[in-house]
Amino acid sequence: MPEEPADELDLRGLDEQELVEQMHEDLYDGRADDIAEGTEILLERGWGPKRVLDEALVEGMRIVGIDFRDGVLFVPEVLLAANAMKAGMALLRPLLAETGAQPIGKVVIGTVKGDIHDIGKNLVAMMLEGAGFEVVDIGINTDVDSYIAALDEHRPDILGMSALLTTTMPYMKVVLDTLKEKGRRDEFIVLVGGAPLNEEFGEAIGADAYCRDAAMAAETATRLIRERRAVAS
Ligand code: B1M
Repeated sequence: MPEEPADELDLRGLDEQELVEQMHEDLYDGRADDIAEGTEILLERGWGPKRVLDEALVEGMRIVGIDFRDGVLFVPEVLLAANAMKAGMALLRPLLAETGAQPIGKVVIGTVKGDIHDIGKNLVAMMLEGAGFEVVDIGINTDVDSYIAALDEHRPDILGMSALLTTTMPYMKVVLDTLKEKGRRDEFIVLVGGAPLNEEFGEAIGADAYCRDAAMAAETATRLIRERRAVAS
């Protein structure tokens, strides 16, 4: 018997493990509607939003990343996968934000110039919102003038920068050096993140912290803002 096509599968008929595996496949195939439905089903079955995010969506995207790296998938397919991931994230966003406390500070966040990856940044923004921050997301491909303009306009406590390419991560230093030249570096806590970065890089460019993932970004932002306020008071 030929296998039933995925779009005719009754997702509700699957057990949790089968559903998560199916969602990895649906993400791989860029099926946004199925990802949205799978996300809803897992939530209905009592999964927390963070678990759905980590086990169904982020893990699925990790698999996509491996095949992208190995030349099995190409940009159009990965864009569809990214789109499907966003369909799931849209449902999780309000739930992740709900778990947070009172607003404790403001963050301006953007992906650096030359880089259009935004899934990780969006996740970080969501988790920060969930931790009680007001977040101003200034998008992708952000040049230094746009960062400075956003800092002037929104006067945040924290600047967050994301980069996913080894070729774009050095641009973070351009932004930090410009802030230093203007004598404004100490006005902001600067957090950086993205898959190719590490702690040494964060230190070398003069950021306050490198954050390995979205949860760490929320934790670090909360800790550093409290420390800064404790010193100021
Ligand atoms: Co791109 N891409 N891509 N891509 N892409 C990578 C990054 C790559 C590693 C794939 C690979 O080869 N395995 C590779 C980079 C290699 C390198 O530089 N060493 C790569 C490449 C080469 C490219 C192009 C150059 C491909 C081409 O055109 N030939 C091109 C570049 C375009 C450009 O930006 N100028 C390109 C394009 C694309 C798409 C447009 C197709 C799409 C992006 C769609 C979108 O974002 N809207 C895409 C995708 C989806 C990926 C992969 C597959 C997945 C990235 C992702 O979303 N991960 C990626 C492979 C991979 O990383 N495994 C790849 C899921 C996300 C949740 O994780 O973004 O790491 P991540 O974010 C994490 C942490 O890093 C951290 O928290 C997040 C959540 O936990 N974090 C922060 C991120 N930002 C932070 C900021 C913070 C704190 C923490 O601030 C406070």
